[in-house]
Amino acid sequence: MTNNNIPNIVALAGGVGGAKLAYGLYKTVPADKLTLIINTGDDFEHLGLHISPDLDTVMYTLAELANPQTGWGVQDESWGLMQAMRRYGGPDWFDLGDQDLATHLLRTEWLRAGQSLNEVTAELCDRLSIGCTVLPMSNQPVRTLVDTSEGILPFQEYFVKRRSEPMVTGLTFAGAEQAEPLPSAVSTIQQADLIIVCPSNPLLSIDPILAVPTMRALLMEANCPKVGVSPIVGGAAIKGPAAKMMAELGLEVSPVGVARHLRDVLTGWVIDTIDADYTAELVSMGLTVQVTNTIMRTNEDKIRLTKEILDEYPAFER
Ligand code: FO1
Repeated sequence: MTNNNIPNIVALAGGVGGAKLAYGLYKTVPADKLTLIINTGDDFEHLGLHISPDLDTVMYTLAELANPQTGWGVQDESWGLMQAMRRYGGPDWFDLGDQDLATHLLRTEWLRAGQSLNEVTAELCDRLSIGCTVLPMSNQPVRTLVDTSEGILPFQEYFVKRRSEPMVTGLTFAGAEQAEPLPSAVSTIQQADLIIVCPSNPLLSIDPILAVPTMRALLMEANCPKVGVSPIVGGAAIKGPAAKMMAELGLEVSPVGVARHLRDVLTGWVIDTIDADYTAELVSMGLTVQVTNTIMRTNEDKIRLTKEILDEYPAFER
């Protein structure tokens, strides 16, 4: 088979859960056939630095640099910056490791010099020898704001400072209406043979991507299989506040609830064996359903799940 017959795969991803399947894809698919489109709604300015947590989580994961305990940040990290920050009584609610800091410093410097977020991301990926294409969902700023029982909180203040404790009443993706996808994302989606929605938080990681108007339209129009992996397994989120937030927003906390939420950009849905009883309901929604072990603890798990998904969508002549 020539490389031209290998499908072009586009995957949408956000934080730690998304990065796991992104890793599986990266290790399974030829790098020039894989484009990852990453949520930037979590980005923020902190201590004068531009921080892009989801881009960094994916980048570190692909480069085998990620902290295995947290899933975000760099492994074997040192925390001299945070110690010095505490000595000054400076803001210490957001943990910036010393190695991680280099990423934020370079990104901020290059953005200030006039490069786009996409150019900066490509440069960082290149220097970490990441072969596939990693694209921010937009070069324009989109910021997730969380409406809560304590008022409107910028995303990282809700998620990290307030540990996702306040009750969520709504979400806003400020700037999304004016944001546009990268031209390369547009053409790659139009030529995609398979689109994968990684098991990221649907409300915090996938919705901001879909809030970019052209992006949602492109994904809806894409005439290829569009398969997502449920981030809700056995009534709970694998990691993070997805289940709590879904319940607070009145969504059913199940693979069906997530599939319903993302229905217009899906043709297929992968659920865990423990949730097999939802199959009939998902099929009645018009979805192709795959039931398998979706828990990804090890790198082998990530690759196994990826291969199982790709086996259902075999390479086909374009
Ligand atoms: N998450 C935390 O829970 N606490 C932190 O102090 C923290 C710091 C941090 C620094 C850099 C980075 O890239 C990510 C970091 N995260 C931290 C994770 C981040 O808040 C979330 O993973 C995402 O924004 C949600 O996907």
